[in-house]
Amino acid sequence: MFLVAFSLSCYHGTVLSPDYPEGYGNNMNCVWLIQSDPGSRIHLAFNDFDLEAPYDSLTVKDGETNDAPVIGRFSGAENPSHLTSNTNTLRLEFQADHSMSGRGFNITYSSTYQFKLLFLLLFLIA
Ligand SMILES: [Ca+2]
Repeated sequence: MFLVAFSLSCYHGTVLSPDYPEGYGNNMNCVWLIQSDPGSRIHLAFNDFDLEAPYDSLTVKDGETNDAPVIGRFSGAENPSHLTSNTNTLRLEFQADHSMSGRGFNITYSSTYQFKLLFLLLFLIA
């Protein structure tokens, strides 16, 4: 019962590359910051992914700043597998070079409470 109440997604949304799916422009450098409540983590699901390999890429970092740890760097037309952050902030950096484009990407993000918080709560109830 309590498990259900505290494993609900509290935030979700979509990140699209510019002009998706018509193809993004050249010389792009975009950053998205996805932040959820403190103590929660963020889950990314890649619905569609097509970037010109190896010149255009999407880098996913676990944190807010430019020097946060990289947890994934993706290019090409293969859909990356799901990702989950270790912190409550994900930084997505998209870079495109001076020519050629793919469809771009369509990513769904969602956030759930950490298990650590869940266990603590169950302990308190017990
Ligand atoms: Ca390109």
